Amino acid sequence: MAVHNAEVAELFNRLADLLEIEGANVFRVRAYRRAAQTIEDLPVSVAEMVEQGQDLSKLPGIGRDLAGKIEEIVKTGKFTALEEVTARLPSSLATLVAVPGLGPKRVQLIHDKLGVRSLEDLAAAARAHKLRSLPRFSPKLEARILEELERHRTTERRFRIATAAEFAEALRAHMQRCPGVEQVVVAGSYRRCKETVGDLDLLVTCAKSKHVIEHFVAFEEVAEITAKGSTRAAIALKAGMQADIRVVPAKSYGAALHYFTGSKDHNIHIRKLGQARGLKINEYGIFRDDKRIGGRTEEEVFAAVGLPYIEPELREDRGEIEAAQEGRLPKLVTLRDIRGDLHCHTNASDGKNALVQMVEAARARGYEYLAITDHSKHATVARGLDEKRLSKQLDEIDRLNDSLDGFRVLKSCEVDILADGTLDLPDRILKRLDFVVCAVHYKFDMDAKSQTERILRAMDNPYCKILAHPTGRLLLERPGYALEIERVLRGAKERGCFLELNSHPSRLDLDDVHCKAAKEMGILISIGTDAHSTMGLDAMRYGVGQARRGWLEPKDILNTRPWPELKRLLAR
Ligand code: DGT
Ligand code: CA
Ligand code: CA
Repeated sequence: MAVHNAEVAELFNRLADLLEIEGANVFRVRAYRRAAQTIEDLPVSVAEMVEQGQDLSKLPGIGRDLAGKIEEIVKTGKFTALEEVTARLPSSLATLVAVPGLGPKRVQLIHDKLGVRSLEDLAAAARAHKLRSLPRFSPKLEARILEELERHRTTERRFRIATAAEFAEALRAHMQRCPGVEQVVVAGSYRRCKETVGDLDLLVTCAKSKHVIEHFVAFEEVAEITAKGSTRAAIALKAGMQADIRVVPAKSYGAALHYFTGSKDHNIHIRKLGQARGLKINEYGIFRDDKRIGGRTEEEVFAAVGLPYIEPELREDRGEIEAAQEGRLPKLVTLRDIRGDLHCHTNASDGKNALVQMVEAARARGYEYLAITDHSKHATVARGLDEKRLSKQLDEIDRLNDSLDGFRVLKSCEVDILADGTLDLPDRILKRLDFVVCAVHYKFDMDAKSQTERILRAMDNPYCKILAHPTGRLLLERPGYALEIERVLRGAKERGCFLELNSHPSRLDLDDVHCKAAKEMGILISIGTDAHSTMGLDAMRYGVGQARRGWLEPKDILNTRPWPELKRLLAR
């Protein structure tokens, strides 16, 4: 895809903004701004000029250095200079510059004078009226910034599912303590187990709604009550997350639950099916000629349009309604189907707990096995194991296994895939492992083709059985590295390699869509938590949630199998 002039200009402007915060030479900053202007005004595409080998340095205000930078952006999609400044500055300063009304000079000022480093700091400073008296600021601008922050919070901010879970569960418990309340469900994207959640949508059944609303807004974490009526309310929590509540009578519960679980696209599709049958389906119930014919349960909603129950995780209008019509809905995996965890760390590398503690924790969770996958030596910050230390750990596991009954510790290692696609440890030690997990942990900046080939090369090694967190993304932090994911899937299939669904709430990698694609190609998925502590093992629920969104059944997953069967699958 060709890069548009506007995009190049935007990158140059961003660079100028960040350099300005850093206090860079004003002429340099100005040169980037001028170049951005030139590019934006240009009647021809710089991408095309580069492609045709034209000399960009002939353009006004664009010297050799800038021409080189434009070429880099056009050819690689990267902008090293910008990445470098971004890496030098506290990441939130870059976010601050983007707040309308602020800009680099003001960000620099509030950073230096008030120590503001994040959006939270900014909101606090604005609320305390500390901005208005600074040069370049005014009470009016201060108010505008607060407004912008509010808008930002309500429209854009998302939370990882694990963060959402903390508040969802606390709110659910809070509402359950309210007298007279019957059902309490957190619906919306949270119920669909989406990897990130925008806001929480609570649904409560109760005959008397007024005191339920009062109870809701009295939740101790409330920062602000943004709406309050007799059967609904909305609050903003101190942590920035928003929550809505609706109180409905029992006769509407199923219809309301279906409606507020969404997704919107799924709802619209179901409503259309209803219309075709002369039914009106909304959050209050199912109606024919304004006469209520159902709505007490979700099953009634589906049955009204001739469908069996569809699990919330599938409700994205990605074919689940057609599958339901044709009787081929998947029988989704549940947490109970999981027999062990295939990815965790101990304090031998960067984990917090010792081997025996991890094993005890896994047994306490009802597992039959746990694979220990500490880092290999290239991951120096994670104190990765070299051959000697790994060998010592393997001896320790052998001894531990001798003493364990009805549980097996699997010998593994999360081996770094080196830049050239070779593995970080030699085969002579890998062959002692039950299986090897491989992962990319550095050099994320390769182009898609090289990164793909690097990974395929790693999978050529017959010891490489599972590719961990295949895309390397960190949710709400950084996208995955450039990758030809379809080629990786095909490559894994051809080589008999499996892919991981990393359950860590900041990863959830593979995503739902690629889990489904893998399933359709017959590639088995390993759900691993990447736990770095005993508590980390509990992230399995998020992995399972994501697997369900990816239509996975127990048979599509490696660690739903008892050890003897798993052992056969992992055999080279
Ligand atoms: P989120 O909060 O951004 O993670 O995503 P959701 O899915 O929780 O969306 P939200 O909170 O805006 O609304 C909750 C549910 O309410 C949504 O999943 C479906 C339903 N809903 C919201 N707006 C509409 C709409 O315009 N039409 C229909 N049919 N349903 C809607
Ligand atoms: Ca929501
Ligand atoms: Ca909502």
